Amino acid sequence: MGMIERIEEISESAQEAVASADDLSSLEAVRVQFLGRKAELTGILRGIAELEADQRGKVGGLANEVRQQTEELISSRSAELEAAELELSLVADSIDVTLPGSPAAPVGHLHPVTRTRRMIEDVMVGLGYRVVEGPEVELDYYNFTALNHPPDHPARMLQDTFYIEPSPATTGGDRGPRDVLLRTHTSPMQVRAMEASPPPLFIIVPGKTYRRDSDATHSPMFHQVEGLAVGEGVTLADLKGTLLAMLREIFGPDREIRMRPHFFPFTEPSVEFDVSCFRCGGSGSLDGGDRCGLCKAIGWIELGGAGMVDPNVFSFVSDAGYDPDLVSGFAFGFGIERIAMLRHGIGDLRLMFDNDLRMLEQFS
Ligand code: 2NM
Repeated sequence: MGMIERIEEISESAQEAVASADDLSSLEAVRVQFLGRKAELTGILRGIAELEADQRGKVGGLANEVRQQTEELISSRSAELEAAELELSLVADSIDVTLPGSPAAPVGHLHPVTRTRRMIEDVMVGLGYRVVEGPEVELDYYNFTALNHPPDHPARMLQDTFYIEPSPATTGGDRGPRDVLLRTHTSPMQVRAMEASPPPLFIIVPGKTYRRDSDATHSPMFHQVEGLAVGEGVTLADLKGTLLAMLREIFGPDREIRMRPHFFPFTEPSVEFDVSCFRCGGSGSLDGGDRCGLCKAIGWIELGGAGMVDPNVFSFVSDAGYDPDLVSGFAFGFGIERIAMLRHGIGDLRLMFDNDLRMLEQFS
């Protein structure tokens, strides 16, 4: 067989080998076999100089052409295989970002006050109330004046309220030393909410409140939820039904409530409300005959205050559409810590704020 035929044979088998290489490493083996140092074609090219003069041009030309052709075939096959391998690994490693994440191992949990607040919010949202929040640093106007507290009301005294030195930079210099304070209840936001939206209004305001008081049952910072319902024909019976529905969700379906007369500056009439004891069922004694320690054998547990919004309060928001001749409303308020302590049998309010894990970890 002549050199030309042999080179043509090599060319054909190289083409077949390249086409049948189905991954990058077998293609590399093909490259070594046909183009490597020890390959037959390489040997032919190296020996061109020794050929007869009339053979040199033809053989050399063809051998070079086959070598170049084979290189090109290999490099385009290589690109093909690389693309296919990339495609495969993209499919194999693909991530469906729409799947739910695998949740991290739980570390910690919500504070009992947060859990209790959210439970109250859920119940009240279910009754059609909106949850609104407001500033903790308040104006005397919203905390006391618009809530019908006379200028000499005892709650305004320095012993009971934290006053803030007003900064001219934030108040424009037009606030005196007793005009800015830490809110003593969340009611100021109820006034702000009335200013912002006409009746009917159904809101609750949860949040931090501050009073200068500190012992086993009082903390200088504590949490409150206050509710406000204003509309045509809202009555004290609606207040009682609302409190009953709310407290049955929190303390159980068999609970009863009672209201006792009281006084608040912003409501008339005003009441305090109690829930029947969920430990003894209201009887004051436990199954074995022992005296109930939770309600101190009274059968009722004091929870908070409430009443019908005083017409004087509406007069501060009459521009927003609150006319006491057309609408009436009830309001109520209670402490979140107290509800959490009752539900979990926690005896000392200070435990809520000590951040002692031995205590907090019992309420996950
Ligand atoms: C309470 C008890 C009684 C109350 C009143 C108002 C408002 F803004 F309508 F006047 N908000 N909250 C209220 C009434 C709060 O907490 C013990």
